[in-house]
Amino acid sequence: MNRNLYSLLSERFPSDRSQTVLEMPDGNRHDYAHLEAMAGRYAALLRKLGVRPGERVAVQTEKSPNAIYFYLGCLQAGAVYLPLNTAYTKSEVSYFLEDAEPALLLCRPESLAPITEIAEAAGVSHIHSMDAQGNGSLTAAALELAPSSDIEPRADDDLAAILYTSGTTGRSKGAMLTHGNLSSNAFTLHRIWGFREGDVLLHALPIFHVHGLFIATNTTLANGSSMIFLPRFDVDEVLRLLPKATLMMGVPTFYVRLLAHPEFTREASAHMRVFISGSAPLLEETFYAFEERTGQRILERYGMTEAGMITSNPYEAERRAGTVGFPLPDVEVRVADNEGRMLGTNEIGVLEAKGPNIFKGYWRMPEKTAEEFRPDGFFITGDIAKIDERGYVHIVGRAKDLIISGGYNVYPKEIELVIDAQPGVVESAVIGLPHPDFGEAVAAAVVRTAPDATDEATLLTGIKGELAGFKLPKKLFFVNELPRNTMGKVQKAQLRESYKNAFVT
Ligand code: MCA
Ligand code: AMP
Repeated sequence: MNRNLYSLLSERFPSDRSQTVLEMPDGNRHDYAHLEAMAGRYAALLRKLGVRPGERVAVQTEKSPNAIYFYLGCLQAGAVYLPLNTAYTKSEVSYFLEDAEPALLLCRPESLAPITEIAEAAGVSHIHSMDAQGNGSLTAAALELAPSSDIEPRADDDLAAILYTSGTTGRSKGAMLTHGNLSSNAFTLHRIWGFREGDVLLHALPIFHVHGLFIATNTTLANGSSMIFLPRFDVDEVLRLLPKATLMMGVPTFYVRLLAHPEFTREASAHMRVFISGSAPLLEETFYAFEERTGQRILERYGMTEAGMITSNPYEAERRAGTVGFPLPDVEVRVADNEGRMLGTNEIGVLEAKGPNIFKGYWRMPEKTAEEFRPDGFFITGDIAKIDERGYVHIVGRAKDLIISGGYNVYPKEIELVIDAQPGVVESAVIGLPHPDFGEAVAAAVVRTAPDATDEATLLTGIKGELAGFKLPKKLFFVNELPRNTMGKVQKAQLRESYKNAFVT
């Protein structure tokens, strides 16, 4: 049997292919027949260009229906899809291209000139563009071809995608996700979240991360139903379109912004089947404020790029604030100490997980991969957790030095390396501080060579070209020295305590 994710999803498409798959904010609809034809054309084009199964296809484009169809076309042709955040700068993209060596790069028309140079240097054979409407050289070439209906035979273990996640060393790692990883998550979540005929998912997430690309999109396709497809999260647009939806997935910032809007009422949300949250901790106060306003409990789940979804609060039974629920039915989790010894109920340690959702390893980093797995196959998530007497998992912190801002991960080391390289800087420490909208915001404590060596504006200008906007510190604190312990290690907890009220009152 062909285990290609696209083959498994297409078996679930409605037999009447004239049913809607995407509804645009202006009411324009695309049906499943169109999806299949476009995916088939993109697959035919990849084959015609000589992109072989297993070769990487890197994509940095705006969100559009054609971007989704191209993702499906890559699956269909057996290519390995490599999505990149649209906020990444040229220097960030350059690293991914050199590391992943894609056969094809799809970028925005405005990036074509600057990126062609680095793509050619990285040996990329085919460079195409796609604009925010999904048009450009790639679509034009695909439209000249007849749709292919051949779906490349793939096994569960074959790669479907590579998603880069930054590392504690500052160097990004490509998490290799297989067809089996993605399909296990898609079908399990489809089942446990009670997907049904007539569901309409309100999609306002970006499509370059697991959440918006795999969790929201694949579950919808596995259901053969439709999504309202917003280019980005805009609270007024979400409220305007909410009456047409039955479920929504978002990061906590989405729910914080909805609650801040007076038109988000019990009546406005009464028809909704479920609101799902993840990618960052949902504050208990948000959970309770949401329940008070709407009478509904947000369903919080937990996952990561390397694992897709790991745990979820139940759809039918009690959803508990401050918890991420139970392991998915086909996933095992445990809490262990640093040596890998199992801990008991309510004991705090590092969460480990094993199951068909866990990635195959980091692209061309076997040593790094080996470090993150126990000998019995459990993946060490780096999240600090406990499991209570009822089996609910609580994420209580992170062992990894990671900031999550509005659902985007920021690794301090990467920012520190860029700040430290600026003129007039001795060293820096990057921390996450509580922020009312983003949950956490990036801030940096900086030691200068002399008080007049540099200032905030100069420093920010210097680092802007190298780092995506969401990674830039929202505040800089100039200090005479960084607090260190007797071992010389920077005391980030002390810095976080000193500046904890910088964004909140
Ligand atoms: C944008 N900016 C941000 C963020 N987003 N700064 C900090 N944190 C952010 N998340 C900055 C921009 O650089 C810009 O700065 C300014 O804010 C306005 O940009 P804009 O795009 O207008 O912002 P926004 O539309 O308000 O975006 C906020 C957002 C968005 C809606 C929360 O960040 C978002 O959609 N986040 C979702 C991320 C996500 O999908 N995560 C899933 C990955 P300036 O004005 O200075 O230029 S995690 C995952 O997949 C795992 C597996 C999981 O568990 O789900
Ligand atoms: P990413 O690498 O972008 O996939 O981010 C994964 C990380 O996001 C996890 O390791 C957690 O630290 C965090 N995360 C995701 N969902 C939740 C959640 N519901 N609660 C707390 N942290 C979460």
